[in-house]
Amino acid sequence: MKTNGTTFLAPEAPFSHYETAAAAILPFPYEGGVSYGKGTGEAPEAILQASAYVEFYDEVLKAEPYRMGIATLAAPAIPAAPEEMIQTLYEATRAVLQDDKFIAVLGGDHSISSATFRALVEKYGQVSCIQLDAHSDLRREYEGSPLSHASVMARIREMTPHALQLGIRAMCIEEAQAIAANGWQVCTMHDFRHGLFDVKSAIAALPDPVFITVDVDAFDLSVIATTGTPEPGGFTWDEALGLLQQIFYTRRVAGFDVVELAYDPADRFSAFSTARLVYKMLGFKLAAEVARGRIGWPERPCGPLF
Ligand SMILES: [Mn+2]
Repeated sequence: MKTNGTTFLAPEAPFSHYETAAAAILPFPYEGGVSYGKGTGEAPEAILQASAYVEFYDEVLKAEPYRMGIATLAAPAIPAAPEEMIQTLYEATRAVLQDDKFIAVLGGDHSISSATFRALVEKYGQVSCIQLDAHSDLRREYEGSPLSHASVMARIREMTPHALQLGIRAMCIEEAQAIAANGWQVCTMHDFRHGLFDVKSAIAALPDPVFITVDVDAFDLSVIATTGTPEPGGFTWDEALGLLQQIFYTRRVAGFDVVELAYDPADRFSAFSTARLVYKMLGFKLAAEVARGRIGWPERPCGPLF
């Protein structure tokens, strides 16, 4: 497996060694599916570079999760045609899953997520999906493309009846009608803030394993500002981490992706927040397995987590 020159967190070599790592980060800098702002193609490298300034120690978990081993893979060569791009990411994900690594994909725009999801479905038979996003992404197609980032949850819902969408605050009327007609689980930010949606029960009702897709525009602009299609009124840092912690501790998470960061050299903060988010999520995964008694806090790379 070809590893990346810039490693996530920039740890000492044994902690980013692929063979012994528990988790693998797969950068996938594709931005062919965007509609508005550009720059997601440079995001994975910006996240990796920012991650060198993230503390190894997690003050909430009271541990150094990086010790599980986090390998950073080289980004695959990405074809321009959306169907071929999807196939490339599907195959790259499948290779990582075959090696029993916990996978975290760094996008890239949101159109990539159905590829990762398809590889997980192939491995586990049935997979649930939890999306944190400002947008419902349920358009059957957008600007003529069924593989647009605005259609990714429509593609994922074709592969599973079990999906939960959180933080949503932008959709078109056709999406709203489809949500109502199908009884899809979609928690708008309004309903979240006003306690009108039982998020805890919705998470508890999802069969394992679970894939989490985080579009960084789910966050409030004070947390992550540089994203292609920003919407006001997103999750605070603590709200999102609270939700994610709950998901990781109550469900078996098989992998995740973080998408739609747009690189802007004038904004170091958003890339750093995203790097911190990725490390928090990997830490939650490890901590959940420790809490289940499957493993102790590792001193050195510990192999499969899942
Ligand atoms: Mn979005």
